[in-house]
Amino acid sequence: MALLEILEYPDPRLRKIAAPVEQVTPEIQTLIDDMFETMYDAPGIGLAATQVDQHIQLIVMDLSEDKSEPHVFINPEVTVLEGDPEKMQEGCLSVPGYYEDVERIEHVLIKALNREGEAFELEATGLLAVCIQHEMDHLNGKLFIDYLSKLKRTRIKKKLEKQQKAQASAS
Ligand code: K1U
Ligand code: ZN
Repeated sequence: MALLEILEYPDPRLRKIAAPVEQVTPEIQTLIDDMFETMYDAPGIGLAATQVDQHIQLIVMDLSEDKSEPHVFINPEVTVLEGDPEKMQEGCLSVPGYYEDVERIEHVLIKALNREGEAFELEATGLLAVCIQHEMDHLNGKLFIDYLSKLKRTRIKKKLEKQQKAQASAS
């Protein structure tokens, strides 16, 4: 397995739209394994293929504390089950160090393919529902900071660009 580089805002590759996976090949399964390793190492609870510069509809997630509940979502589709949006704090491995409240749908139905390419459905509420919506946004080139004010987003962008420049000149 391999650790993959996680793209950081404002990298323009985070804005690419992911294409559907046509077939779950051994190469896709290797990418899934590498994404889990990268997500656990970060550490994080979710990772979209977009974040590792792979522009296909693939998400990995694990909300457990002991890596015991790995979820793979290939070509995910989300349907709203209860419309009332709820605010919850979100973070993002591509926007390191920032946590902000975002409104998301509270109860959703997810339809996707698993690691073996088999179709499944999952009802999600709470953090699972928030995380899947956050990761689906990544596949559509959207980041959680896009829901914030332009002023906040500009501040975050400037701070991250400064950090990235400092890291680049140190290495
Ligand atoms: O998509 C990502 O960048 C991953 C992101 C997922 C997410 C977290 C919270 C709300 C919505 C989506 C993260 O995993 S940020 C890191 C994080 O939340 C965390 C890290 C270690 C332990 C527990 C949580
Ligand atoms: Zn994210």
